[in-house]
Amino acid sequence: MDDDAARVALSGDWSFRLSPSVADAPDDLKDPDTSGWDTLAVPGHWQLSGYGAPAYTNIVYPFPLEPPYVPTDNPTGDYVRTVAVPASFAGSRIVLRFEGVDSRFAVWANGSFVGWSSGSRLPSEFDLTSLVTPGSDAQIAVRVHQWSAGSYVEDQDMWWLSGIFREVNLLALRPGAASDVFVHSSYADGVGTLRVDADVAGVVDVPELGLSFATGDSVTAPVEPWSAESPRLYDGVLRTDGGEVRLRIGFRTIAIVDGVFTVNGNRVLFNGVNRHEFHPERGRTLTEQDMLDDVLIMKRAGMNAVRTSHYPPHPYFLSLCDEYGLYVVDECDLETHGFGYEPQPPNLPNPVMDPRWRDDLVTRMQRMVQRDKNHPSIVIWSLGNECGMGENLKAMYDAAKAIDPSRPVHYERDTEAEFVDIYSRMYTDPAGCAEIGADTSKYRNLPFILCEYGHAMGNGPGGLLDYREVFEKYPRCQGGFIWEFIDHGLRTTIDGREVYAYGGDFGETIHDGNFVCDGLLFPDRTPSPGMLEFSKVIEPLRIVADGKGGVTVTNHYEVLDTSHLTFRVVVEVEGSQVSSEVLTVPPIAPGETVSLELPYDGSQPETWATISAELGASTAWADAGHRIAWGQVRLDEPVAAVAAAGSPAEVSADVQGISFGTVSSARIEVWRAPIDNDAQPGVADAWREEGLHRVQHRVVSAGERDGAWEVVTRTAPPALQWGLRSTWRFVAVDGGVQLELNVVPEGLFPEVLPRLGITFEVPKVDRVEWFGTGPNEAYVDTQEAAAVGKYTSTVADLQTPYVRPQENGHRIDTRWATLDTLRIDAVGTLFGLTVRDWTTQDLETATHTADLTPRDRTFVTLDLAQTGVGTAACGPALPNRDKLHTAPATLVLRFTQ
Ligand code: IPT
Repeated sequence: MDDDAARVALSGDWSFRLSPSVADAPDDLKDPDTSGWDTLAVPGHWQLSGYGAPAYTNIVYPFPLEPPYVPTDNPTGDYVRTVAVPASFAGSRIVLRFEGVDSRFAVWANGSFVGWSSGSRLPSEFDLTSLVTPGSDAQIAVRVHQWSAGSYVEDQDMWWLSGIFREVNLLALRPGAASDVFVHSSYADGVGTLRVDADVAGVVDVPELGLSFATGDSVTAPVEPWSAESPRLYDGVLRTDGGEVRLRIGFRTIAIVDGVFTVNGNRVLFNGVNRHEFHPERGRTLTEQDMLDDVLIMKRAGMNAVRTSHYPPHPYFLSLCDEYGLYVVDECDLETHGFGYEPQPPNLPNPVMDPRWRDDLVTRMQRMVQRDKNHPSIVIWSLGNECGMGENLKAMYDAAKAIDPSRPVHYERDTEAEFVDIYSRMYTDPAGCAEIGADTSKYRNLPFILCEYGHAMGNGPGGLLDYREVFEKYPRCQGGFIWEFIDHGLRTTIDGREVYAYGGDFGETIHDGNFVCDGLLFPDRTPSPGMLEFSKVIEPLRIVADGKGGVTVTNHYEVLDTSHLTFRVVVEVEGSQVSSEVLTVPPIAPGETVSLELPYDGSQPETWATISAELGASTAWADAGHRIAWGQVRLDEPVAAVAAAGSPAEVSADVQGISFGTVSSARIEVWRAPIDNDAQPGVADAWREEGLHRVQHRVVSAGERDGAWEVVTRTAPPALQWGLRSTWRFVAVDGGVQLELNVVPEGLFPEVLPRLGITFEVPKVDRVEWFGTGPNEAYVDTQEAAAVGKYTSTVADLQTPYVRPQENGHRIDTRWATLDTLRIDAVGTLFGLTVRDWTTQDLETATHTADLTPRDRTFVTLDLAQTGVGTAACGPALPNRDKLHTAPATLVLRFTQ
């Protein structure tokens, strides 16, 4: 609560001692002699300060399943410090409050045992009034165990990290001060209704609204509503005999109307993300700046919602969501994933099914709702994640409703919608979502959300546009939350190289590898291409070519019209800007579409208009000029490519491949360094069985033929009966050669190829320029954020630093590229461009980005096509549409110097 209780913050150094087990921890906390102890900063995790080591598991427990027992080797951290209790605390109730301690802890004050608590991401309070003396020093000792019965219900997909990781405060609660305040604020038709309940009677003032009223009274006033897009807050204050409580009031009404979740009567489309609390050095200890960074990143990317997976976040984060405008699904600190979904034998009950756990789980829910109930940003409570089903979950639901009937309750594993208020699934494919959308007779006609989708592990997620179409088509399909916001790579040094560590890097005996790196942000919070793609897909305005040389603009905002936006059109001829002007667009209301005419060009060469909507004025979360949405329309009429007429160009062909000019070792390429989405469901293994990772090359023939120099090659794996027969025809053109490549599959060839293209080496390249898509990598199913234009980059900057190296950096639909002085032009079919200072094999064998060291040559791959990336690491298989189906293919390229 934001009250005026006096407080002493206990952040900073505490004396610290880590014992390997409870038995090893001396029983001396009544009177500890800390002279030989170390110091440790609070808040923080001891594993990130040199004591013990982090460990990562996703689903499984890193200890035997025998609830409630935990290993005897239970690292135990003792914290001791002295606090000067202010004399002014006299007469007050003195309370020691912990915001988060992982996982179970006990407290002593001035030599007396006070109590213990668990629930790592929940607050705990201890009354010290009778144990400390205002005006004197008090000694506080805290014993924290890494493992506890609580660990069985805190099996979230994240690093196991222990300690006092959120703030500790000593509070003075004056007599007559309110300790439980509940703001009830709603909105309808321009009028806000407000009632404040408190455990101590008082008076509420909301100066901006001219309101002054007693607790328990209901008042109304004309107000502006709160929503994620327009997060209007009113400052209020509750005054009681014991002090003041500051209130931040947002007027909004949540209702499910005809199976649709609404805020203030408007259908909500959740363009959300799952957020773990994470920092690459501090783990789950975040600073206020970290939390603000997260909120700003989300707002700037156009997200409107966040699920606090899978525990209540630091309360400051929720205050930021109130202020900046994000809908929050606040999730309880509960996951028992390692038990599986099905009822277990009676001797191994999943805690959600076992009556002995009921009170603990219900209390966890109550503690969350009580802590967070006054945040207007929270629109849904969530019971937890991945526990299967059990009676205790229904008890938690009832407990939440008893405190706060105003918010719907979510729990994804209530798969038949027995008691939840929102129907939820994770990773369902777009067709499955459409089925749910089309049949409202199922699942009690509840609103449907994907609490997780678009698994953002490594290169991807692909196919997000398919989801948007379903969310827009079926009112009941109200969006979802990408899994997840940030890669949890811990910054560390392995063998002298700085890396982002993942599971296994700390010597864990059981771990889940880089499944902990599946975010839209890299660990340092820089956006991955997946973030840019998601941001483009969820744009609140849709600006699309109308097929007549103009564009249509559709407003998908929930409440905003477009009057806060400036529309700009930039015309580029082959990537060079020829004009930039502001378009006059009348305000477009939510749900409306307007058409805009553009100057029709018709000229050659390739001409594109890019229409952007930018913030006209700065907001709390972005500067004026920040781009909100954009679209492109091609203005010229493409003409057919002219075939080359020249004489045969001599090239050499040997065992290394084909060479011409500065190009050497040119070969057919079918392999890519498996991305996480290839690896998880066995796609890459199937490709390996087809021998795609180890094809060999044979020059079948070389010589002059039909006016060209023709080389025939065969590319095939050992032991298997298939191959690609390729005919490379070279014709001399001004300054170089034109290659016409025909590839024909033979024998029992694989149905799908990772890629089909040519790969070759050139002398080290400094600068790459290309006209095609950019600036970021784009694949067939991740090209929404790619704009046609002319781009320049170093080779290093073309690489995407996925924490675990994998195929990356592809620029789809390239028209031409220059690698220093070598120019490559597409003749007819466009190509995919990949340029790197290492080989595909180097990429494949590297385990961390730091393993990749530039070679003294540059390696280029020009793809006819490449299989899409998808989200199969934890999601549906790649749709057929996005696979590269093996078939005869032709690529024509011109190489000039
Ligand atoms: C799902 C979990 O809910 C989430 O915490 C995370 O582990 C994610 O998967 C994978 O990264 S559970 C999965 C088995 C569908």
